[in-house]
Amino acid sequence: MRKRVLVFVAAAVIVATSLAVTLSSGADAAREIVLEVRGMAFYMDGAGAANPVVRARPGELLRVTVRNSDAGLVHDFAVADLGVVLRPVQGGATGSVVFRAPREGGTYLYVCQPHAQMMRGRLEVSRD
Ligand SMILES: [Cu+2]
Repeated sequence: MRKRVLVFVAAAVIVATSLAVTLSSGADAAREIVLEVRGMAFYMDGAGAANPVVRARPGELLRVTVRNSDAGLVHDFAVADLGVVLRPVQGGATGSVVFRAPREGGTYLYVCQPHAQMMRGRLEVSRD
């Protein structure tokens, strides 16, 4: 009898765990965009052009991760029009901010606030 109860409890734990995994990896999971900062500029996945255009779909949930490779310099990431601000990221550290792209398409300015004259690019929200 006791063995039967244990089997039931074990089965319930397995079902609950797989349900939690399913829910957390659902359709609303944020898409991660990694921006490496070096030499006072953003690089998508650490490569390509400086201060790249970041593209998103309307209403898309995004996680922007800033990897600061500038030793001794503090950088951040902000989109003023969307109220998006990442806390300052120390040299050698990484920080993330999660936000939802606006439902209307458009072009929004992103900057590193302390270095907004050099570190600035466009967030383009569109369906295509
Ligand atoms: Cu900066």
